[in-house]
Amino acid sequence: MRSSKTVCLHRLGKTRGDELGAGSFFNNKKVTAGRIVESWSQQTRAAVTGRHVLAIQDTTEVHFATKPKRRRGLGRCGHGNAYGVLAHVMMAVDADSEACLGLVGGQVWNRKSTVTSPLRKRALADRESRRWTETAVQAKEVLSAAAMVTVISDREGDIYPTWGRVPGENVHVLNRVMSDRRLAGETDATLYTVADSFPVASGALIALRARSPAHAARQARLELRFGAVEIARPVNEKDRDLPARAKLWLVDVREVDAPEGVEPLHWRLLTTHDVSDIATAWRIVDWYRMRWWIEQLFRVSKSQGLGLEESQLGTADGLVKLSAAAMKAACIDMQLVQERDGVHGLAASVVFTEMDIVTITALNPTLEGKTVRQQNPHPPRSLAWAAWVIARLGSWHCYGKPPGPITFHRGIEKFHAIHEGFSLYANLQREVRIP
Ligand SMILES: [Mn+2]
Repeated sequence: MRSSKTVCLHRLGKTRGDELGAGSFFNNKKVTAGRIVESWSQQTRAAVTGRHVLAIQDTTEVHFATKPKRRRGLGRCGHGNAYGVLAHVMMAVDADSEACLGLVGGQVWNRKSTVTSPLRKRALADRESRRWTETAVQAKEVLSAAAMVTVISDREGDIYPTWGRVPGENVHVLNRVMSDRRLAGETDATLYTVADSFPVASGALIALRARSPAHAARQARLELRFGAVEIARPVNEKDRDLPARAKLWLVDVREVDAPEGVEPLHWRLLTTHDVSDIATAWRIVDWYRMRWWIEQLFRVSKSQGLGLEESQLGTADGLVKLSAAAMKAACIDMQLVQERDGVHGLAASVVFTEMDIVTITALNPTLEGKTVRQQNPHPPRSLAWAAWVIARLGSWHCYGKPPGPITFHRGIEKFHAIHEGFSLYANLQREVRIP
């Protein structure tokens, strides 16, 4: 799928036979979503070595077209008016350079329960919210070579178990606050009232990236407040093994003088990082801002890239696996575009396997031309060097505009066809010994 950009099976397969082949791959009982998700982090483990990694997690709903008589076995999404699967994804981004280092883990599932009694719904919500803590705890192993990890989630991820279970040696948490909280000790103050009482420490003008047609890019004038807080375990928290209180830092950043008709930005960020000065507080805001990358990943997997939601695959089980594969493909797309000039100095192994790199090495001289501009300018085995080869395969001519996602897509498609043939030939040479 990585090689053919679109996940629509009609287009994925060049012939009817291929189409059935791709369908039977995702419908094969031996191919499980769990195994696909496990394979997400294959290259990430090594890529994070020695870095401060932002482990950014979020959930997206992947909607598929259904009819009353053909729900494809899909559960309800959204406000119950859509059908599809849910994908929870954690991705690794370098905190200092903002380089995308790959996927870390997550879950992709189909909501089977259609029972709507409030009690069941609540149980389901509880079950589903565990993904935030579970994904973060599992990430520790994949990210064990990182110098430091900061797990980042939006409001949805601000559940008390996260504060109790996730932080550890070199593992921090940074979450946007979901709702007001009780503070520990004898106090009437809450998280919100205490934030309001902090003095304004700093102000700034920052550029906000466009999030959607409704949220265009704009300059925002911000006020920053921060201070230490101690939150209390919620009275209704079922897990009484969780610590009764958690010492955290609260960074409050709010937009003042927002343009008419625009909802002013207001982030209340809770973190285990020590925030003892203004520079650190701004850094926290900046790290939270890098959550943009996971939103971009979801956009690339869907309408702005792979077109995942147009898939015609007939079963929910197949669509769950397809969605799991699409997340990885979208991530690779983003990584190639981001590193085409080698700004981050990443190694090719951040995306490609050793076998892939053997093929890329063999291809490189065949794609170089006579002039200086037609030579691969990047150090061998760097990701930029690999991206140069992929772009050339995608018919990029070394002049003019730098290669974009479409070119990389075409290149990757061609690369995999060549790689497959090359591997077959290598295997044949190894296996067929003529006496
Ligand atoms: Mn979210």
